[in-house]
Amino acid sequence: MKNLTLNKNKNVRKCRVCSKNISPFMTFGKMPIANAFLKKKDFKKEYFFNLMPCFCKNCYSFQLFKQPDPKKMFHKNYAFFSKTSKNMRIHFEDFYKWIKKTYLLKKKTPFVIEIGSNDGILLENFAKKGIKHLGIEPSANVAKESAKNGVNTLVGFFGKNIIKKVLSNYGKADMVVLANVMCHIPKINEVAKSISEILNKEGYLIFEDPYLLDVLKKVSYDQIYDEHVFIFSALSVKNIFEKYDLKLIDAIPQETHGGSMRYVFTKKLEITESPRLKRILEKEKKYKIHKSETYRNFKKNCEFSKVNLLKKLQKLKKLKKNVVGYAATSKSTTILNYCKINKNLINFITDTTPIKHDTFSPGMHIPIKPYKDFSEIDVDTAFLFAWNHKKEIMKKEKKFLKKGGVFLTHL
Ligand code: DWN
Ligand code: SAH
Ligand code: ZN
Repeated sequence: MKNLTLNKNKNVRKCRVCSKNISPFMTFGKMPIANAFLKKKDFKKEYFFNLMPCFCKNCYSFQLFKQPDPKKMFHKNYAFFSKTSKNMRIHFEDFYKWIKKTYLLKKKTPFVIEIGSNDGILLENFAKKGIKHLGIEPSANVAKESAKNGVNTLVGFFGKNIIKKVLSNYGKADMVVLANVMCHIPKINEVAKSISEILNKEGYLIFEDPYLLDVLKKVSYDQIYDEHVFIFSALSVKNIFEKYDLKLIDAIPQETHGGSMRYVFTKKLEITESPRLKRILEKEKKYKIHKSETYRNFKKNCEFSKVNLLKKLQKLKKLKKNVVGYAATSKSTTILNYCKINKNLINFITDTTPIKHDTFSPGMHIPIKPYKDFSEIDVDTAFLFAWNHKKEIMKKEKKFLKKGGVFLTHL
C-alpha cells in the first residue's frame, strides 16, 4: 500500500499548458527513441524511458508524462525524410496552393515562416515561386536536403532565442505554418508567445497535426511516441493559443497521417469562428473529449488491441507464414515495444529510406532492409506500419496482392 502511494506521488508533474498537476492514465512501458535506428554495437547503450500519456482535466490537453530531451531526437542524423511519400508531396503542394490563394493573394511581398520544414517538402513550393520564406529546422541533415531545392533554412529549434535572430534579419512574418511539428514541441506556451511576437498584426498561424479524436476512435495508439509530446484536439489548441492573442477561426479535417486536423489562427481578433469549427467543437464535446472516462476507455481499447494483435501474429507463426514489416515508421516503435514483438514474429522490416537500411529497429532490434528485399522474396503477410499511406502503398503493391500477399495492421 505504502509503495503504491509513493509511486502515485512520483508520477505527478505540472501540465505543460496550464501548470496544474497531472498524472499518467496508462503506460505503454519502456520505450526507446522512436527514430533511433541502431547498429548492433550500440544495443547495449540504447536509451529507454517510460511512455505514459496524461490527460489534463483543467485545460483538456493530452500530453506525455515524460519526453526525452529534444536533442536526443532531432539532430544531424534524424531518420525521417518527409519526401519519402509521394502522396505527402502532393498534399504539401496542395497545401501551398491553398495558402497562396486564401491568404497571400493580396500581399505584394509576403513572408512565410515554416517551423520544422524538414527536407523542404512544403517550402520548396514557395521557393520555386520566388516567395520570401524561412524554414526553422533543428535536424541538420534534413535541412541540408531542403537547401538543394532552393529552400532557405535556419538550423535550430524554434523558441524565444531564435526569434530574436529572425526578427532582426528578416522582420515580421505574414504567416507561420507548421505541419506535424507543433505536437513535437514541449514548451508550448513559449512557442505560442514567440509565434505571436513574430507575426505582424494581420498575420496568420496555420498548423496541422494528428487529431486526437481519430486516435481515440481508431485506437491508433501508435501515434503516441517520444516525438509527439501532445496529441491535439480543437478544444485544447483553442485554450492554448487564445492566451497569446491568436484566435482560432477554423479547423479543417485532413486525411493525412491517419486523420489530422488543420487549425487556422489569426491576430485579427475581429474575425469570427467558422461554422465548421463550431461543428467540430460540438462533435468533440459529444465524444466526451473533455472527460477522464474517455481516456480510461482508450486504455482498455489499447490493451484489447495488443492481445488481439499478438494472437494474430502467433497464429501466423504457427502456420509458418513469412511475415515482414512494411515501412519502419516512428509509429512502429510504439507497437513493437508495447506488444513486445521481435524477430520471432516479424522477420525484418522493409523501408525506402537509405539512412535506415542495415540498421535494427529501436528496442526490439528487428533488422531493417531495403525495399528490394521485400520485392524479391516470397512474403506471405506484410504488417503495414505505414497504414496512414495505405492508398499510396496499395497502388504500388498490386503485384504482391495479386500473388496472394496479405496486408495486416494493428487497427
Ligand atoms: O510526425 C511525424 C511524421 C510526419 O513523420 C514525425 N514525428 C515522424 C514521421 O512519422 P512516421 O515515421 O510514422 O511517418 P510515416 O510517414 O508514416 O512513415 C514514413 C516511413 O515509411 C519512412 O521511413 C518511409 C517509409 N515508407 C516506405 O518504406 N514505403 C513510406 C512509403 C509511403 C512507402 O511506400
Ligand atoms: N513538416 C514535416 C516534418 C515533420 S517531422 C512533415 O510534415 O512531414 C517533425 C519535424 O519537426 C522534424 O523535422 C524535426 O526536426 C522538427 N522539429 C522538432 N522540434 C522542433 C522545434 N522545436 N523547432 C523546429 N522544428 C522542430
Ligand atoms: Zn493543463
